Amino acid sequence: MDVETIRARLSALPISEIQYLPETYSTNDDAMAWAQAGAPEGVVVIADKQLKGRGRLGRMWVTQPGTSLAFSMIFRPTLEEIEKLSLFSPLGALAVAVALEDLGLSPEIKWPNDVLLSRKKVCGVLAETVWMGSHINGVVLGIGINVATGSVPDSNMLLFPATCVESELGKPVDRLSLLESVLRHLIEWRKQIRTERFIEEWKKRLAFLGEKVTVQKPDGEITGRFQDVDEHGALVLSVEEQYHTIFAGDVKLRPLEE
Ligand code: BT5
Repeated sequence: MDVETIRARLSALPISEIQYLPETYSTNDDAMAWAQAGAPEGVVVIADKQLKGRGRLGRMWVTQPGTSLAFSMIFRPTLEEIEKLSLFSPLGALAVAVALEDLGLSPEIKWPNDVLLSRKKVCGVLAETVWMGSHINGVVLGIGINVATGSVPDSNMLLFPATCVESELGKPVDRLSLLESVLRHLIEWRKQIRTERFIEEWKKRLAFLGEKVTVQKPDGEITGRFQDVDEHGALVLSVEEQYHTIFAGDVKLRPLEE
């Protein structure tokens, strides 16, 4: 990858600026700093290797050079979008899922922010809020995708089984074509982020919906039926005829082992 090739391949998309880094700590950190310094909507930071890729809740994300995709995009949400800011993480997952479907794959979304192929994690999404004093003035959406075989970390580093796009597809995948496709779907679906259709399309790809699951929260576990998601993307769990609404960001979801 080099910046000229990336710019040429993404030239048809409404992206305001592209930064390519062969190596960085975290593209989300870079994009957050750039957003705080006033970068406009549509800036994208792409790296070939991350030294300190981040997941949620202080967890790590592994990005191997030459085989993974790691990038972050800056959004400047409208006031109406700020009311539903929690939908930016689903936006990332939906864009990746649709891009994988375009390749002929059948991805699922593991609530709220993972994309799975054959029930193994192929992509993680990290949405972070940019604050200006006490006001929200941006979202940085970071996406990591395992593309080729070397991108999949050792299983002892993982909380959940992982895979990569090429293993599932059985043939090579061009990283820049996949990047272009994800960004295109991201930009298109963002226009619909407040619509019912957006939630429906996200929901229809959710893994474990209707199944019995255990949700792990920092304050303990809760088991019930994954009943639904609400208009903010929160998970609705039914436990003994009572509904519990669980918000994104502080939970993990696993199928119940039985
Ligand atoms: C995520 O967090 O899945 C969000 C990952 C977001 C990564 C992107 S890359 C570009 C941008 N820059 C960043 O620094 N981050 C974003 P979470 O749901 O917390 O999952 C983290 C867990 O995923 C880890 O604890 C590992 O178990 C597992 N994991 C780490 N690297 C992986 C990989 N390459 N493939 C599959 N699973 C992985």
